[in-house]
Amino acid sequence: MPLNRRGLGAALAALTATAAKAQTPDPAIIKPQDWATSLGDGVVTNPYGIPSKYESAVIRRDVAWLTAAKQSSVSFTPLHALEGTITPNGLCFERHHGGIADIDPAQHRLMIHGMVEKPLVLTLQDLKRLPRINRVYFLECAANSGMEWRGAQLNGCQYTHGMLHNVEYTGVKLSTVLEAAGIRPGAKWLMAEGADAASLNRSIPLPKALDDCMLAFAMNGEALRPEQGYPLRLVVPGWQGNMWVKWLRRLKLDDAPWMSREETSKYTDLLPDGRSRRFTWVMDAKSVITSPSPQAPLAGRGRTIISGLAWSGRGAITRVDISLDGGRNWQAARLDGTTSKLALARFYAETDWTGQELLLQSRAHDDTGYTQPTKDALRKIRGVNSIYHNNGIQTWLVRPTGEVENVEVS
Ligand SMILES: Nc1nc2c(c(=O)[nH]1)N[C@H]1C(S)=C(S)[C@@H](COP(=O)(O)O)O[C@H]1N2
Ligand SMILES: [Mo]
Repeated sequence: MPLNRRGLGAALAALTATAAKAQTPDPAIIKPQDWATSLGDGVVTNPYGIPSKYESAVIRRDVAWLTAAKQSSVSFTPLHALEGTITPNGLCFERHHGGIADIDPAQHRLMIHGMVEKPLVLTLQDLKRLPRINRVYFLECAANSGMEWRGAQLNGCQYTHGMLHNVEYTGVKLSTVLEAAGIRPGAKWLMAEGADAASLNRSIPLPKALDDCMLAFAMNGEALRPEQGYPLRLVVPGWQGNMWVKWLRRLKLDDAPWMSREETSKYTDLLPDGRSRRFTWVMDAKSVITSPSPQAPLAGRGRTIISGLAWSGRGAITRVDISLDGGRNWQAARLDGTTSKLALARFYAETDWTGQELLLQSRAHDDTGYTQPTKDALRKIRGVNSIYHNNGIQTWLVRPTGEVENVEVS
């Protein structure tokens, strides 16, 4: 079954054939509909707009057995139901260790201290007087796909890959603020701390902090959502989500890392020989087919759009391959638009599905020459005791009925 081989002409011919088959007049055309014969709701019916009621299934969801307490849990982005690359604000997955802090922006302060010439305490108004930038970046939790280390578990890309969002951030460069405070010679690390009940904190090497990190106060054009760290969050492009401190209140410079909970007992990767990898910051290249997928089965045979997302914490996506037979044969998918560094890329493959069983896979390549590995290749090196950094190739079994299941091939 070749991808992308038959052009638009064939697809349109198939559509015309379906239409011509209709014997009886279509009531959807000849019957006057309610929405066309009476006035609709007026403006400002919803002062803050919400999606159509027919889209009510497109929501963040959590997994009962992963949720001991809602305040220290995760909800997942419904990737299977989204188009394009930008995640709508209301659908961004959430990961909190101590619940959502409810912060009055007028009372919020950002303190910068430690190895600086001039310690600073900034209000949001102070930050908003500094030069601003807008950048689109993906954020992936290092634990995304973490439940799949020992085999296929969760039936849906919302659950296997949905600790992922891609947002346009507005804010100031972290370097602007650090340079204003004056970095003292010998300072090598930055500690970022949240104002939430978890006081979540992480150590970040200074070169990264000065390279592309941002202090963001807006996402997709509006103020950050409380769930995403209102009124201020750290943006650490390409690096694991845990470092993107939400409700950011403190930055401290020092000459050594802090070895906090989130970089010692958590967010380290246990290897087969009992040692642990630590400071595994970068998110390696990864991809997933979002449709078809378990929550987005195929409606029927014929023209079918296979679509998905690819990303890399090292740079830009350069190519995505698709396999229909569990990785034996690969064909290049069509990357849509120009792919930008450290942001999600959307890929497509148009094909004609004849109803045969498929083992669908996607494989991402980035501009450093890195290729997304198979899960078996990852396990060979990393063992099966890991939680974090599972960027292995995902397999979806498409049954002749169009239903889709999370499986593994070896
Ligand atoms: N202050 C604070 N920052 C935090 C967290 C937190 O619990 N508290 N969770 C971290 C984790 S583990 C992840 S994956 C991301 C999740 O960001 P999101 O909720 O916008 O998806 O935020 C990070 N920043
Ligand atoms: Mo995370």
